[in-house]
Parts: sequence; C-alpha cells; structure tokens
Amino acid sequence: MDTYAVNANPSLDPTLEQPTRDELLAMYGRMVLIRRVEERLGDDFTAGKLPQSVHLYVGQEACAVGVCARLEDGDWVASTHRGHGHYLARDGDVRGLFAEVFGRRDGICRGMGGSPHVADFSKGIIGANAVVGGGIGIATGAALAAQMQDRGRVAVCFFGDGAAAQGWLGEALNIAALWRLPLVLVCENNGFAEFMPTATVTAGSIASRAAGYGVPGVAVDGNDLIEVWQAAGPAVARARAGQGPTLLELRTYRTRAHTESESGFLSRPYRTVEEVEDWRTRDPLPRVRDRLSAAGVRDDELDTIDAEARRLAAEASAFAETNPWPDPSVVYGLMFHDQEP
Ligand SMILES: Cc1ncc(C[n+]2csc(CCOP(=O)(O)OP(=O)(O)O)c2C)c(N)n1
Repeated sequence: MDTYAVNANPSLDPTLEQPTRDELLAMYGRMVLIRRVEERLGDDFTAGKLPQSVHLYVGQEACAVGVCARLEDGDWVASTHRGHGHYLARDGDVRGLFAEVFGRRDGICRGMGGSPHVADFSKGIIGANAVVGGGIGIATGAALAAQMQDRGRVAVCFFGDGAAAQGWLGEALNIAALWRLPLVLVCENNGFAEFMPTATVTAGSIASRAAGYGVPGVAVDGNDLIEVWQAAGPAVARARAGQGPTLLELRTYRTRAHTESESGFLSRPYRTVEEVEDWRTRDPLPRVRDRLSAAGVRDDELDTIDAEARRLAAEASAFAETNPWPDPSVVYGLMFHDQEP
C-alpha cells in the first residue's frame, strides 16, 4: 500500500519512534560529511583533476543516512553510479573514496573502479553499479546468501526511479516475497532518469507496485531524514526477523547535474532554474539542523561539525591528488583469481 500523504509531516507524529538527540546529531554529521565531500569532488572535477565525470549525491543525503543508520555491521548494501553517499553513510573511508575517484593506488578499489563503482566489502558495500538497476539482482542474491547463512544479516539495495523501470525490480520483488528474503529495496526517486523527468517515463507510483507481490510498499519524503529513518526501521526489522522484503520509495530531488560534465554536451535545459531553486528550499540539511537547534544543540557545535567535514574533504582531496597511479600489472590479478595471462 502506498502510504505517502502529500503535505503531511508524519515525522513529527509523537506516536512514531523518534531518534535520540545523539542519534540525530550523528546522522547530521554524516549528512554534512557527504555534502562537503560531494561539493569538493564537484570542484575537483571542474578543476580538471578527475579522470572522469562524477554523479553527485547533493540533496539526497537523508536517504542514505536515514536507511544506513538502521543497519548493523555485517549487513550488505548494493549501490548505484551515484554511490559516494551510500559509502560514506556506511562509515566509509574518506581518503580511500577520494583516491578511488581520482583513480589512484590507495583507492578503495585500488583506483580500478572509479566513481561509479565504489565497493568496499569491509563496510558491507558489495558494489556500486553503473549498470542501471544492476544492484537489484546483486542485493537479492546477497539476501539469499544472508538467509542461507542464517546470521541475521540484511541486504539493502539503493536504486533510482530510472532503475525501477528495469524488469529486475519485478523479478526481485517476486522471488524475495516468495522466499521471504531479508531484502530492503530502496528507490530514491530524485525526479529524473538522466535528463528525463520521472513523470514522463514512470507510470503510477513506484511504492504501490509492491502490493501486487504482497510486499509492503511505503513512500515517504526522502528529504526528511526522520521520515526516512522511521520508514527504514520497520523495513530492516522485518527483513531481519525473516518476514521478507519491503519496498521504500524515498521522494527526493537531484539539485546538481545528472553528471558534472553534462553542461559540455547538453544542447538544451531539461528543467527550469525555478524548479531547482524551489527544491533547494527543501534541502534536507537545514531541516535536520533546525531540529537539532530546537533540541538545544548550539550553533557553534553545529558549525564545528561543518568545518570538520570541509577539512576532511579538503585533506582527502589533497591526499588523492598526490597519491601514485596504480601499477597496471595488478589488473589481471584483480580480474582473475590466482591467474596471470
Ligand atoms: C542498463 C543501463 N541503461 C542505461 C544506462 C545509462 N544511464 C546512466 S545513468 C541513467 C539514469 C539512471 O536514472 P536513475 O536510476 O533514476 O538514477 P539517478 O541517476 O537519477 O540517480 C541512465 C539511463 C546505464 N548506465 N545502464
């Protein structure tokens, strides 16, 4: 059932679970870090420092952070070409991320994956994926592995509204429902698939598709951290309890380009400046900051969190810039187990 109610503010409902002040502060810190890292990478791309374009996560931070805050060590996350935020939400290594995006030796994939392929098994990130929707099958397989291992693990798949149009979503919902797999499917509906507005290519509501498979489907405001956290909690708990999958649709908005290089090849705009500005007024970060202020957290404490995130991003960028290129001879060893051609 699609439980989304436009203009409602269910996160304030006192009957719903609320994060503690410390939990909220920790999640805010993670969101700020993602924002500052992404802005820094955007600047690095503009300065010509990156070997390829990047798909930034600015504006969607509440989605990754609200869901990942509900996970435990050992849970698995499959991500997308827009995956830096998912990695950082899982306590990813900032230097290792920058080095990877810069294509350098000490990157989390030894510089061989690059921006759209960040993976780090030590953080449960089983792969970001430039094949749109590819993570859905991978996460479903991971959920089957989790069920067979019987250690209470959960698999989460982040994917976009464009990926929801792939047949994999139906296949995953079908088999995960039948086999009660510990899977949480998280669609970040950010309004666009590349340069196509979602409404022009996506019929109906994504969350309501779950009902056809007997799976709970919940749509919430993806720019409201607490709503995301409130929706993710029961979904993860349900998966962990062996009750099967849930489909979450997080309604958010991509305020930056689809890919930072797009101004170099697009011949006409695909959205208005006013639309983007309107969504900027719904930026998820100030919304959490306001909550924290109301809870008595001082402005200088919040400013310190921001300054530290900027410092970490700048330091990691400088590290990556001077990190050596990978040795090409490692390529075959990474592609073929115990085998050199
Ligand atoms: C299978 C496949 N088809 C097409 C593409 C080209 N492509 C790259 S990103 C993208 C849009 C994806 O949209 P969405 O899933 O909504 O994610 P978003 O970029 O909005 O985060 C497309 C079509 C691709 N990488 N893989």
